[in-house]
Amino acid sequence: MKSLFRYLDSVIKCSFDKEGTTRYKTGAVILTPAEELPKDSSCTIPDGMDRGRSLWDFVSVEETPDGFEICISLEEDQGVFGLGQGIGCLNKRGRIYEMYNTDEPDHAPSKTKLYSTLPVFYLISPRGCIGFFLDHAGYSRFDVGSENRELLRITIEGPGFDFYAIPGSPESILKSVLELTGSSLFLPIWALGFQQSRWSYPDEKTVLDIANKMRQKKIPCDVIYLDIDYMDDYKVFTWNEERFPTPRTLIDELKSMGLKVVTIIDPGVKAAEGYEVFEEGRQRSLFCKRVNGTEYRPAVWPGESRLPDFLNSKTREWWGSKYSQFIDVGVAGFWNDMNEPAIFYTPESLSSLFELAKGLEKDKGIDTEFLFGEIVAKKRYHDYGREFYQEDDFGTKHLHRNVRNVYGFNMARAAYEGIERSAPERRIFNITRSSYPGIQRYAILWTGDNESQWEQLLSEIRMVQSISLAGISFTGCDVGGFGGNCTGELLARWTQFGAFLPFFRNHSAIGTRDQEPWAFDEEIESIVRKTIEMRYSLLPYIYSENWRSTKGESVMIRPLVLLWPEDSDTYQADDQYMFGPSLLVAPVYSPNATGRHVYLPESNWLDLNSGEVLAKGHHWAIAPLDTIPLYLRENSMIITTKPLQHIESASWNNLRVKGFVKKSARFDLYEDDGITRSYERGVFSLKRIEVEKREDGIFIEILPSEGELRIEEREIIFEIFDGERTYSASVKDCPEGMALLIK
Ligand code: MIG
Repeated sequence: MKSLFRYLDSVIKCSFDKEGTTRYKTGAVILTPAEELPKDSSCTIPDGMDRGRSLWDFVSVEETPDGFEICISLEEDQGVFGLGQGIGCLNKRGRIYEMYNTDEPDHAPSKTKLYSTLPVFYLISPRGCIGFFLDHAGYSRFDVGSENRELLRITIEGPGFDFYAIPGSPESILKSVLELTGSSLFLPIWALGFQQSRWSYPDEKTVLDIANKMRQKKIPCDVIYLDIDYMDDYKVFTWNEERFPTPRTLIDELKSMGLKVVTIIDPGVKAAEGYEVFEEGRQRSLFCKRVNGTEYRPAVWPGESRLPDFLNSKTREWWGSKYSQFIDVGVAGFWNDMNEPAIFYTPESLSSLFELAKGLEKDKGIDTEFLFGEIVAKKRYHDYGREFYQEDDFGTKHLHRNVRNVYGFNMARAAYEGIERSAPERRIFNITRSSYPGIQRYAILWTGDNESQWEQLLSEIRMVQSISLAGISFTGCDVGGFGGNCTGELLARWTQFGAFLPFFRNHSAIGTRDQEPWAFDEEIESIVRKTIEMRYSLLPYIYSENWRSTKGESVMIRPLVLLWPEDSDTYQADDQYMFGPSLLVAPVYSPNATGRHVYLPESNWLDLNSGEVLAKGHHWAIAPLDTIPLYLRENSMIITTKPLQHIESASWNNLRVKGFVKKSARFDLYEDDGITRSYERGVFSLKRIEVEKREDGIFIEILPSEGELRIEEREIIFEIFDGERTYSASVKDCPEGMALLIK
């Protein structure tokens, strides 16, 4: 085993490789640690709790026949947080997780793996913290104190891996992860609007009906989705001419109603003679192959298909250029699905199933019954990882299993880079289902096929937080649940949660009950409308925070444990989170509930529903169906506007600043045109708003704006509560700034 260690500020990078092997570098890390340490380095921790200690005092790495094993000893008071898209509590201690990207439509508690590999985890105790990132594109398994309570055992398959150890506070660990893997793409502002999807709105008329209904019913909405049925025979990059004969006209009409269209894109290319994408990919040898060089023939939606080999930059360039024809007809964004990649069956898997099926006999009773079960399970969980190879830019062939976890990452990257080439001045809206660290540079991550179940609503509240801990800020889930039939009550509660997610989209599966905001009854419709309006009113706050998340400092969804690691009560409080710096959100996730338990850390909070001030501690929040518990942190502010039916711009009128300020608070309000990249050339406005409690009143100052976007004089209403009374004033905000004392 060869090992190499490097320091990068406080990050220790450890590389391990088997002698004589070559492995694929994932492309997740963009920053190369410069200073090389001697081979026998003790890897002394430069910072934080374990300062001066060697990493090897509590971490060991050994070579095994299939790969490696890392053992990390856990201490009694440590929680293990993160590991990305997993099911279960935010504290992962006591469970097993696997990193092997999987199309898993059943997010049951027993499941150990889903669509993404995000192996970033934090050991947190009130004494201090250390974070880790395992950079490895192949299979790994994390036994987080399940077999042995005091041991985190990571089993790694493959020829080698990189491993980063990052001591520091959880917030500084997250910052280092963002430095290593890159900060978030800056999405167009409409990405923050409400979005409506369905598998599938089958034709142009249905799409227009949905759009008209949104407007008639005055439900704010910015995006409508076209799922797989817009395609001709599931052929990627085509339109079905019967059901979508005039996509450009459709898109123009929707545009005049303030709606954007996002289309799904699947990686499986139909193997059909004469179909351009197939012919080109084959001619240029861009599809995945078997070890003997023959074409790999998986079946997905279109039947027999080919999978582009995204490991290769030639394939990425070719694939990326395909998006331009959709951009040309006006498609505003792309939704890359099935990119684990999902495979329904292959000649190989079928023949092994047929082999098994030979044992089926009519009169064998229980044996036949078991065999049936086995065939079904084998069909679903067959591992395709050893059936084909991928070739990197250096001509090295990698067994798919060893590079699988970056397939989706590289598809999303191909899309991003292709869209950027064909529309360089516009901001990119790109979604992916499968991901790997660094994906935040290229795409939004949504959590895939959840179900309309209360348990899964809770599961998503936790999942988006562990995804955020991996440095992925722009995330969200299918609001209302994808599989199964939603109920009105569940939709109301899920929408309340969704309003505090960066990505806010209602989506549901084929064959399920309608799930649009009006699909239940009038009370539900009006709660959903009110909730979406609340989201739109918060856009000045959310957009500013989203902009900040692109600066590599933090993420929008912040678990309590990220901010208050010394307070071990936050370790369990994973059914609530901070949305940006000021708001604590505690969604209701139980049926028939009229309230829930909430933990408030740090100091005092203003209950935005009751107007009461609550002290640090455990509370019961009253929350009838139309209410989501929301708290404003002491010495912080939010900025709102009047909600519109769709987002028209990213600079605001009708601004209101609401603050809970006992000492002082500040907020940086960011504005720009919301869609282009002119902000990169300085065309934006950044205004610092400062509020200070003084003996004689509340002092407000708006500093002159940074950036070249000039926003003309406007009125901003301030409502500042100091714990005893509210100070209100309407102030004139002009480009040169202003100051005022409210008595
Ligand atoms: O095999 O395109 O997660 O959102 O509606 C299912 C149909 C394929 C899975 C996605 C889901 C989408 C569905 N897709």
